[in-house]
Amino acid sequence: TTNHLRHVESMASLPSGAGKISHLNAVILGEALASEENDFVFPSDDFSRQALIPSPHKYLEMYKRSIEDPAGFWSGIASSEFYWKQKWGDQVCSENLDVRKGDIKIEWFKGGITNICYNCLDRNIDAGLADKIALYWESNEPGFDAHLTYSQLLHRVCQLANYLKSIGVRKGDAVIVYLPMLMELPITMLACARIGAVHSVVFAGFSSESLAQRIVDCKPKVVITCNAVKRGPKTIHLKDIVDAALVESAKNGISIDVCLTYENQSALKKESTKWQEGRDVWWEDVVPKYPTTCDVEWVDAEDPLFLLYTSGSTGKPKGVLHTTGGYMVYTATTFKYAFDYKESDVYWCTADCGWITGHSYVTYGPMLNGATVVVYEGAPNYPDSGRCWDIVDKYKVTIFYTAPTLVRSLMRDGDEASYFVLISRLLSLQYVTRYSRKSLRVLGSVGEPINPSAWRWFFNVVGGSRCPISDTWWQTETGGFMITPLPGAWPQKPGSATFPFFGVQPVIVDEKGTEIDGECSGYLCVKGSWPGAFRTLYGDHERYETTYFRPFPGYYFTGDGCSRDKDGYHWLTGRVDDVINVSGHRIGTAEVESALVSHPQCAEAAVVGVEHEVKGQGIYAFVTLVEGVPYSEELRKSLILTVRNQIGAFAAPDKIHWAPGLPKTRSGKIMRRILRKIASRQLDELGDVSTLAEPGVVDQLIALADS
Ligand code: 6R9
Repeated sequence: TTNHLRHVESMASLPSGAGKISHLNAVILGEALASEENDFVFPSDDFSRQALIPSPHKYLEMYKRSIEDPAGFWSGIASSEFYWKQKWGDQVCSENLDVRKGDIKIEWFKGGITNICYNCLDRNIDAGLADKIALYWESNEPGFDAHLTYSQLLHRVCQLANYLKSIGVRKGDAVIVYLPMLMELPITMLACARIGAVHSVVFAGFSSESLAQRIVDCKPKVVITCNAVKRGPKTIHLKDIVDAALVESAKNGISIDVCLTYENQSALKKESTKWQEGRDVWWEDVVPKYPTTCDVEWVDAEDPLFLLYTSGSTGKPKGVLHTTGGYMVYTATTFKYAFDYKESDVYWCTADCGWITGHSYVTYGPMLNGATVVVYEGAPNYPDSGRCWDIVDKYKVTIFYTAPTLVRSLMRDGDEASYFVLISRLLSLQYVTRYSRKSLRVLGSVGEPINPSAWRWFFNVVGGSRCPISDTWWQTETGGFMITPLPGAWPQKPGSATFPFFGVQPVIVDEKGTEIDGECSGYLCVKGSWPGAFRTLYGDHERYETTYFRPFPGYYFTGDGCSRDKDGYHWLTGRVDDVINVSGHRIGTAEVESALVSHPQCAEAAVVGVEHEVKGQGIYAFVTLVEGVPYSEELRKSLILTVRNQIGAFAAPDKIHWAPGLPKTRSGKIMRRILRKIASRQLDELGDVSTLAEPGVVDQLIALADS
């Protein structure tokens, strides 16, 4: 058995539901409550009694089975809960995860024939959910909304699928989707899946250049977008961004014949939308004309489902490729257990479908379970900070899944004197307590570590001390939850993602790649495969192996640091590579650097992450200018604008630090360790600077720090 199993075995002897949390006003400061024993927060007896996994014993029993017999465990779920046109071959899973033994390969349910759209819609409709609400859509503007039942959703999906077929989209073709959170976004994903096309959703906050880069990489048959979207009071002209991207990709030899554009009437009228005759097509003009039924394209479990680009430690985004069968089984099962899903739940995940969370836990995981899903178009603090709880009350949301950055912005965290913190927290509290929130049952967190004080505020204030928090650790690459609480199963510790999901074997290794046991911290790796794992990086299997499987041979390397405490709980400590996590969005330092140096007056740039009150991490950029160019406020603004234009507004540096020189080793390597210390003003911790080619640059940088 694994180390982890031993930890969990000792966990099983812990009491469950042994303590109750009383509601104290002091909780608004996010401090530990007197009733928390050794930092444990216990689920209530009532919650545990009704939970799918009601105790550590039950978890342990299932976890053990999943590790000792993964093929039996997963094939049992796959065959009893999904529709397969044809069952998989003899092997449930075939894999090589060791670079020393040849090419990395992961296959689950190979030979099995299925369709994930069929499993989301037709299968649930056949099981009696035809008239159940599938999607509630809430517009940016309060008062505007819409909804679709499962059968209405199927009709819309089929119409689009038929249209896509009519313009020649076939199994295996890529489709680029650049849409905000309209119902048309999950509709598009499902329509692609229905006909075996491979969707690649690009977050609608990316710039035209980033979009063009992705178009050039995956060469789609069609681009699907809308004319504009409103976020808070701002109107964003998405179609203009697409137009610019298509000009750019044409320069790189990729021209797109069809740009299907949805008219998002609440944001912009048709008449005001720029149009290219022959290429651009209004969704509303064509899609509704197609039949509301569409035959399913049956695909192999290992046929690609989607590509999603994510940031890595070099400049070029990586096309993470997920396939059909394993991803389907994994997202559905993780959704069900980590949120203790019941048929009567109303589920709202605030993530955008442009990120993996929106793929696995807005669209596929919930829909595979036949859940009712809330999709919200706008900004969480518009028209005010109470909007989220307004939506929770309006739709009687029972499961609310969000990111720590949102929790922190709503609790108005601050590092001022505690008196002011208290006052501002009291003010922000009103935005929460104005609403009932009594429908809430389970809360969830994702994207970055949640600090214990934000955890407690979320738990005590938002959830009224009733709702367990599933702090789900996972990645674009993993497809679904990897380390996550199962609500009701065991006591939680604020800030810990707790234990691995079924079938997942996390290991913590030291620099040499040796597994370390017991209380420890190190690099987080995973042993063995799980059905939701990504299969390759699109067009670059070599990079897949180098990035993820070569650093610690025999394991999948996550890029995260992690520690395990004496009770076996896991604590994620953040990225250990050159990736920064800003408001839960992954950004490669190299991407920001290459955007900065594309500015004609910037000679060199070095970007590091710094702690940020609300965003978790902020972007701090050191820039060296071209010889003779003076640094000015105007130049600072134009550097930031360059990053906004090249990547997107969310990647704009929080701070530009003018650096006449950068600290480099004699071999010319930038010493980021030193830059990180300067950025966070930990000037007494600079460490050894004697190996620098020019040690003087450090003092120079410090002198310029706040200029
Ligand atoms: C799902 C998602 C992945 C990176 C990951 C880690 C961080 C995500 C976390 C968390 C601590 C959690 N991360 N969830 N860190 N606790 N619950 O966010 O995917 O965009 O690929 O980011 O996010 O650093 O490596 P992705």
